[in-house]
Amino acid sequence: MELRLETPCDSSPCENDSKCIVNGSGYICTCITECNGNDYTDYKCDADNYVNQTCFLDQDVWCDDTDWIRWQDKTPSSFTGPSSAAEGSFYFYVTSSGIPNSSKARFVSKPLQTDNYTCLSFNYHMYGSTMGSLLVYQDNKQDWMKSKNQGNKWHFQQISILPYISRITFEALTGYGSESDIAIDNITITAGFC
Ligand SMILES: [Ca+2]
Ligand SMILES: [Ca+2]
Repeated sequence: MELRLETPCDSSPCENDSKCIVNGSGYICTCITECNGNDYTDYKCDADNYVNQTCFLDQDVWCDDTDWIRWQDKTPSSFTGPSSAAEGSFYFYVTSSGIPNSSKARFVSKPLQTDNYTCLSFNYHMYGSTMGSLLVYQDNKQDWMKSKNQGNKWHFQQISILPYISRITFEALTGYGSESDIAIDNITITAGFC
């Protein structure tokens, strides 16, 4: 009799030639090379469906000072933050209200499995006179940073992710006053160079 351990990938849940990789008690689908369709379904993070655990980003609970907040409509502070989401109804934001200046909130990706360039796309909103910084890391290396007031609007950003990078981190660094709400929304990773 063959003894066989069952894994979440045994039911072949991944479509369009994407590869199933066991991740804890669940799985992630990854598109290694040029497959079609919704291969990167699990490399999507929108605050609208975060409760369904389809987000590839997790709150850092060890190495930072505060958390990203899932929110809709205006943020509670005046003269900072978006008034609505970039896509859908919900977005994530970090507030400086009630916490020390220069506090960090990190969103860390689940392990990525890529052997080629991929493209990270996201919307960010950084409105406020005491705005801090938003940084993106590829593994432990800082790759992108935006600081200061970027106006009361959503911006679109794309960053090419190097092959074999296993971890993407978004880090918000709050400013020196209450007008430094930093928001992100609609985060995806797709195949190919940006
Ligand atoms: Ca945190
Ligand atoms: Ca959204």
